[in-house]
Amino acid sequence: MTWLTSPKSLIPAFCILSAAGRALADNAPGQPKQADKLNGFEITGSSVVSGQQIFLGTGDKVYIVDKTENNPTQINGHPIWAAEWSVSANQARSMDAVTNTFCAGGSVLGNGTWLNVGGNQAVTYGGVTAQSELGGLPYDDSDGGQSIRMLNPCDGQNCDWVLLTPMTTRRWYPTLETLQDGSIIIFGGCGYGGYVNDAAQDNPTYEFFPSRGMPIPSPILQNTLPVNLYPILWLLPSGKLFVQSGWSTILLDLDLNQETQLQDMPDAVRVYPASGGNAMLPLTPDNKYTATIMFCGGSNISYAMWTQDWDIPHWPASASCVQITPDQSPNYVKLDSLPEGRTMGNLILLPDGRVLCLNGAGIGTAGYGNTTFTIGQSYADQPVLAPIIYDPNAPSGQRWSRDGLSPSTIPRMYHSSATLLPDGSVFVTGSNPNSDVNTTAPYPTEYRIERFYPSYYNQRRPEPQGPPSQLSYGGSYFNISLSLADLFSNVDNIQSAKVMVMRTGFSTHTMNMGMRSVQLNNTFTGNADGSGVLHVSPLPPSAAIMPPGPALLFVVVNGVPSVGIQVMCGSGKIEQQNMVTVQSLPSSSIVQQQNGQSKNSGASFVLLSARGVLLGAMKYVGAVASAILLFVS
Ligand SMILES: *[C@@H]1O[C@H](CO)[C@@H](O)[C@H](O)[C@H]1NC(C)=O
Ligand SMILES: *[C@@H]1O[C@H](CO)[C@@H](O)[C@H](O)[C@H]1NC(C)=O
Ligand SMILES: *[C@@H]1O[C@H](CO)[C@@H](O)[C@H](O)[C@H]1NC(C)=O
Ligand SMILES: *[C@@H]1O[C@H](CO)[C@@H](O)[C@H](O)[C@H]1NC(C)=O
Ligand SMILES: *[C@@H]1O[C@H](CO)[C@@H](O)[C@H](O)[C@H]1NC(C)=O
Ligand SMILES: *[C@@H]1O[C@H](CO)[C@@H](O)[C@H](O)[C@H]1NC(C)=O
Ligand SMILES: [Cu+2]
Repeated sequence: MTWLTSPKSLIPAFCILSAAGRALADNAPGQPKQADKLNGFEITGSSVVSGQQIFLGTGDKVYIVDKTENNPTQINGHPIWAAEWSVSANQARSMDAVTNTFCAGGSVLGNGTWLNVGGNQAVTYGGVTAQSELGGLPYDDSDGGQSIRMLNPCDGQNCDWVLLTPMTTRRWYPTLETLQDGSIIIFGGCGYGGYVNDAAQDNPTYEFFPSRGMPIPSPILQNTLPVNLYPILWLLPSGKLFVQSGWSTILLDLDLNQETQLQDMPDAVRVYPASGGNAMLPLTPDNKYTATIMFCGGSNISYAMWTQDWDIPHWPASASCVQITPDQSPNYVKLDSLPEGRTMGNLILLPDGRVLCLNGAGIGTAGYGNTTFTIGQSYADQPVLAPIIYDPNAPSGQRWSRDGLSPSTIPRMYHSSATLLPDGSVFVTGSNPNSDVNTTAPYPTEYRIERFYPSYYNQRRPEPQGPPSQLSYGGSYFNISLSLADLFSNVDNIQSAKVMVMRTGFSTHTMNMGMRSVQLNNTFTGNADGSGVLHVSPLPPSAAIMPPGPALLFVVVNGVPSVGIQVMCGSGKIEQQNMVTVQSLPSSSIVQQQNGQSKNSGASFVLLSARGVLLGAMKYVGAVASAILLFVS
């Protein structure tokens, strides 16, 4: 499997060409450069199919899945609706997804294979249902309602979607989440689509891949019609599944199929088509790996109102942001609001712990239709072009910042998407509130790819040496070496270094299914020559904190992330994962040269005490270093 190629051989591939295709031979590996568009967007190419669904599949490849429609590129005599994008080469390759992938869900299995699940009937021009569900021109798609499609991402040019045995039931708009054994839960959906769901075609059940038999009924889905499509799912560190649908929130115990009611969602509907952004904030040693899930934007629309004939595109979007820590409290907590209302604003976790919000619109909702009040066919208007960044560690009232950020020039409306890339930039594409390809509509079928370059992008990146390619659950610690330059010429910076393991997830409909960030525990040794070593614990011994499967490992120093390297969490197999006792970490220390004297000339050495004491002291003592330095010479 290509994911497990050694990190060293992969790093240079990210950096051969810049986003604009300029040669970057002058850059050392792991040192991406993009001087022009820092804190802003650069248009880097054409996606060939519109990016309704995207995910990062290898260090270099983004896989793009569209609905069946009249894309100009053809394969096997019909238009394509799937493609592979090479970030380093800025080049697309056509793929053949066979069945209609319209509004499917996706996630990655514990063995690194990706699934794309569900979809719609076969269609012809204008998105109109085709006469035959078995294909036929012009589009030659067949019914995707029960499809399970599988892809093994590849560094070469030779992988494509493969159809597996269909699911038991039809699912249009299902949500997927990877579980502790690397299997996937497939949740909800409907039979034949539409703006919202209805009782006649509802599928208020869940099932698994690999199959565990017939679908299991889900009360929360039954109780939240008509806005129960693409329910928001997160596997929690407790092993329970967080489910948010309509205005309701529950914890689901999968072993007992038992729901526990949590507080109703305040302020706004967050699920499709209100489409608020949502993300699980980083799980860290400081928060004891406790999950907090944040929600931003959406629309305040009652259950009764969705199915009435009303002027959807002019309904104001919500600016409300809330969070919940469901393993600890059933209640939502209000967060700083967005500066403006936003529907379809994606929340993307950055390796430095911040959350980027981009894409979406100020009024209306997701979806499209042929009605008198639409903008073209769009149910949303007033695109919000300006990104904004949330810092969960900033004081309340100051968490959102737009300082220095430039807006995009491209409206990203319904069916847009975004994902983090290994170099720390964010890949943004899609937008297509149209029933078929339409390049002249007010919000056209969008093929342009952009990348957003966060503030750290042009800084010298740490080039950590020694991270393993596989992370166990518990067990022995490992060392990561950082040079003096990696520590920005000050060994003390090792105190704030963090090791982040991130899954970028499957992006569609304002969700990044499976997106997750886990900080590994570490201590450190600062050396007399100014270099240092991080002593790093593997994953915490619970697969519910970071389920098995591929991820990126970043070392972040002073808020500047290294280029992420590919790692496999767990065994690389779909199976019960082995949990091992965590080996204790060596104490933290920094050996410093004094007054420029060399280590060998009898200089004083300074040792810092264990990290726990240090961090505890830092909270209370301003002049921490001098307060706890221990002079030994
Ligand atoms: C991962 O597991 C699935 C389900 O058993 C299987 O179909 C797929 O081939 C496996 N992938 C790899 C890379 O082994
Ligand atoms: C909606 O309108 C478009 C453009 O006029 C047309 O091609 C399409 O068939 C219509 N779709 C439906 C589902 O009626
Ligand atoms: C949401 O709308 C209802 C009326 O349908 C209103 O009573 C409520 O105050 C609104 N909530 C917010 C946060 O605007
Ligand atoms: C992190 O490691 C330190 C030092 O070994 C230890 O005291 C602490 O309990 C660990 N934290 C977690 C959350 O495991
Ligand atoms: C594209 O959208 C425009 C504006 O809604 C509409 O007039 C036109 O008919 C559409 N073109 C196609 C090919 O559907
Ligand atoms: C980690 O590095 C320290 C020195 O900083 C060394 O003593 C230890 O043996 C190393 N451990 C491993 C597992 O490599
Ligand atoms: Cu959709």
